Amino acid sequence: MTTAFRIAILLAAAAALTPAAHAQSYDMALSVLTSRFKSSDKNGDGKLSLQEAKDGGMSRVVANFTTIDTDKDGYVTFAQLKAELEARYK
Ligand SMILES: [Ca+2]
Repeated sequence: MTTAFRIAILLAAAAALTPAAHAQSYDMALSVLTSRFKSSDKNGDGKLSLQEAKDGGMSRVVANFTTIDTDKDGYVTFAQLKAELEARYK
């Protein structure tokens, strides 16, 4: 392995850890979450039942449903999902 190649790897690793890259991956995750939430919310009431999350293939939401559903009403809202996403990224 050449020195130049090693430096390139170190720079790439450092870039991946910068706040900008971090924010970008959060923004991407949020945009994916937004579109998946919309497509999974079949009855359009602005919240997901466990069944809607399952049908929508949102396996992370299904696995963590009761944790994300912080008010324990049996549904996860977009705000609850966003809060959970922020807790993971920030
Ligand atoms: Ca719904």
